[in-house]
Amino acid sequence: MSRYEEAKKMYAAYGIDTDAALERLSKIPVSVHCWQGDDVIGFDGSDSLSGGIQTTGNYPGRARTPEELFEDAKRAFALMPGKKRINVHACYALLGADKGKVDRDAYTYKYFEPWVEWAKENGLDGVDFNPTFFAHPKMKDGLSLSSPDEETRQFWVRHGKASLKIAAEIGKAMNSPCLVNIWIPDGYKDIPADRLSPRLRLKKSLDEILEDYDKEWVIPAVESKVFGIGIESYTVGSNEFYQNYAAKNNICCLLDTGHYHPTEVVSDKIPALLAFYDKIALHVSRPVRWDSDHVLIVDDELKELSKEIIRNEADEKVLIGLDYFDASINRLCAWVTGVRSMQKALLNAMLQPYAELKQLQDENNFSKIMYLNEKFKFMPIGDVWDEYLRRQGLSEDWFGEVEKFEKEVFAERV
Ligand code: RNT
Ligand code: ZN
Repeated sequence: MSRYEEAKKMYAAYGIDTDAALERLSKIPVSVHCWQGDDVIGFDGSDSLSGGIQTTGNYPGRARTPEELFEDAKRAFALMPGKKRINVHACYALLGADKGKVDRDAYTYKYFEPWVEWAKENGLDGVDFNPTFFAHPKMKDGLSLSSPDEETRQFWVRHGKASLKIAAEIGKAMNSPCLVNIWIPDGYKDIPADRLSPRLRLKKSLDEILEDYDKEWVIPAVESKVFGIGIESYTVGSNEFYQNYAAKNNICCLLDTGHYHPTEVVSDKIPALLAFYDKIALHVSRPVRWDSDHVLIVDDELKELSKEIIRNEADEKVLIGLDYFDASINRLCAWVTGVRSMQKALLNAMLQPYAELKQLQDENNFSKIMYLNEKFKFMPIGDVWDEYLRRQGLSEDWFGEVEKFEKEVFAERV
């Protein structure tokens, strides 16, 4: 009997169907961020990152051109199992001859068409989009949509509107609704003298941006944050602000796992929001002491977060996107490890005896819950994962590809 057959039997003894789990896992899309490949620099003119976020490290091989990023992403995606989408930021516009002539408030779909083509060529399930409200000269005093300078605020409102239009085209072209996530770095380093006015300005800007958009092909979301580097004292787009905005305006909340206090966990927020929202979006990241955006690994919180999606059957309600950027290791390795970790955690979540655990909770039998949870940690999930990869024509031995690519391609990029 194969290892998988043995494992299948062991799980079946608890009423868990591993074949059904593999089928279910292969259908959950993961939106993979394009920005791991080039340290969040983009193509539209910026040569450094700003806005309270930072990549650290200078491992060789950063993609410096669209061609390089497309090539790297292609190699990375080929090593990722399951259903994937690509998540693109507006700063990844392919401006061609218009570079330097057209600003972010005038971007149109044509600058992103190559991404759609790339997604189709690579068999992806969809493309998601983000307006880029950072790393740009029109950020005034670090502010965008909440700026007291009306010209600045309006520029960024126009960028938001342009992004929703682009997203509608992307959604249609991919025949899959496009998630448009709004994150702004706006905030203050030191204690503000007025906390309300910036939030009212942000509210007004969002109202203006969302005044009109394609409801069929666009899913707008707002992403909150607790603080950023150099923006330690006050963030305009805080959790309470956006959660209320989203609820009142019937749009989506996006929870980034790195955007809360270090002891606060997104796994617990998912069921809280599922009680009210039809859809929730995620930026799954690995915060190490702060919003450090480390590569996802299968840690306890990733497992808990995945359980909240799976045991609540929220596969279609929770839109999973990844958001991490590590410049200190091989970027291909970073991409592939993170995506695989997400899927491993989802698989782990599918291989738990929920019916029994739920009943035990209602009977207040936390002794047996502890016993079962600990037992299941050492069940042969690795054999089920290997079978998943086998069915997708992949394996766990993928690091050779990374080494090969590093030798052949990254080494040339000096
Ligand atoms: C920043 C946010 C935001 C960005 C990306 C690039 O703290 O997490 O989502 O990381 O949009
Ligand atoms: Zn994020």
